[in-house]
Amino acid sequence: MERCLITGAAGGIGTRLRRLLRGVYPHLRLSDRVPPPDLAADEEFVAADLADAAAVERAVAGMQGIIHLGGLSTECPWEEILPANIIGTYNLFEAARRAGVERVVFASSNHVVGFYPRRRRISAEAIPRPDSRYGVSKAFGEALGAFYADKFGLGVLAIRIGNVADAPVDERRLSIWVKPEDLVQLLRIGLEHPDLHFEVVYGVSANARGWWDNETAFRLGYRPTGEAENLSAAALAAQAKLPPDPIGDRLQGGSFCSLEFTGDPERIKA
Ligand code: 15L
Repeated sequence: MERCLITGAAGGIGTRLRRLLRGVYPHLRLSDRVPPPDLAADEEFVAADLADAAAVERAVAGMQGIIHLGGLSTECPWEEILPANIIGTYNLFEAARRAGVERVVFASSNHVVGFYPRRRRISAEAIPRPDSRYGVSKAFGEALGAFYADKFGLGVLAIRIGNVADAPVDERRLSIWVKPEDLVQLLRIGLEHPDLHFEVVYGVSANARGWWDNETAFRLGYRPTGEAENLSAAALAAQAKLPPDPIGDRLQGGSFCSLEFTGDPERIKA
């Protein structure tokens, strides 16, 4: 794997990853709508709005692997999710197919399964229970990944990312925190594992309070080094200052679940 593209390279995760991936792949191309403010002279940048299929094709041309971080990364109105995360992700996979790309790593999200209760341990086989339009768009991206793998032979890894940060920032994040270096391990598995067709894994470190069974990732060689519990004091202190959230506090997606909620909490079953 020599020629890789990172979409969403100017975003929060993209900025971290492009530093951690520097030197790993000889030709790392960056793409986003606008260049990262700290773009270095030796970094290649191709501007592309994901909703613009021709621009996405230009960004993808000549690449062997893609880390697709682009699009909206939180809940937004449907009118914004549609072009960025639905049409944009379709454009990305379609451009990858046409350009003969070998691997796509899709940045999915824990919000695909946000409506599972926290006391339930789920695997990557869990059917989607999205907690937001954003989560629905990520479930769509996972489905596209499976489709492009089965129909066209693209190798695809979808990573249901928890929360990428230097440290967990509240109680929920003690379960879903992922150390940036652990996420890099997963991305590299997605791009380099010799035998990958389509898999879904959780982007989470080795957290004692974790609620996901990440067996698929371990089978592919993932060996996380982060452990949120070592950083729990600050996270629990921050949690103590937050108001209670009767809906979000018992569900994996947290506040994404309580936002706009008018459902019946009793019917969200374990
Ligand atoms: C995500 O998917 C978001 O991109 C990120 O901003 C966080 O909200 C994260 O999930 C989370 O659940 O903490």
